[in-house]
Amino acid sequence: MIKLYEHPLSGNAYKAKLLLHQLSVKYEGITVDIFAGEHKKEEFSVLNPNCKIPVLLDGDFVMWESNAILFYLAKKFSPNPYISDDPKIYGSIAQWAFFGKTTIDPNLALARYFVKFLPQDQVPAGAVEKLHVQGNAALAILDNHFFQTEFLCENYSIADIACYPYIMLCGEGGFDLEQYPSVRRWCASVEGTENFVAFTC
Ligand SMILES: N[C@@H](CCC(=O)N[C@@H](CS)C(=O)NCC(=O)O)C(=O)O
Repeated sequence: MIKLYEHPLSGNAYKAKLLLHQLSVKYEGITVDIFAGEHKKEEFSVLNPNCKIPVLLDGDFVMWESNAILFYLAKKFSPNPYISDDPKIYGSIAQWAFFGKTTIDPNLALARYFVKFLPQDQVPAGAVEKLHVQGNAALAILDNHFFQTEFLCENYSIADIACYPYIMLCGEGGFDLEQYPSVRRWCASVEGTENFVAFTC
């Protein structure tokens, strides 16, 4: 059985969990207590030398990096509606998944970490404000995109799963989604997809 090393507060682990649910794949979830430093122990670094969750174990095959895990699962359990063999649709899915990893998560997820988890005297001066400027620029791009289309690509896909968690959680990092009505409408569309499972913590 597939194993997913995760934590209930991790948006990156939630991506894998959401896709596994939507694919109706049974898996074993293993909580790694990142707040107690379990991910830095040797037994975990053997799985992921970068010492981060999520990690997916499929037999003796190990995968880390949340968006790569989405591509792996979508390919392994194809055909399914969440990925496409069409080169243009596949390319667009990859484009938005990379945009998520390079432009959404580094700003929205890091702002959440600084605001919600890190002791405030350890947050570098001006860091949250800078993340808000960069993150709001990303949200404006998405709001414009969702004004024209329901999902990131032609249909709901792993691109939406890759981008959804830290957008849905961005209020915890001090962002205000009220400014982005099309992004909020997209969140509702994602939450209305088949077998959707909510982020709970
Ligand atoms: N690029 C990685 C980022 C993973 C990541 O930052 N995971 C966080 C939890 S959401 C973590 O393990 N943090 C512990 C740490 O960095 O010490 C991915 O997408 O999987």
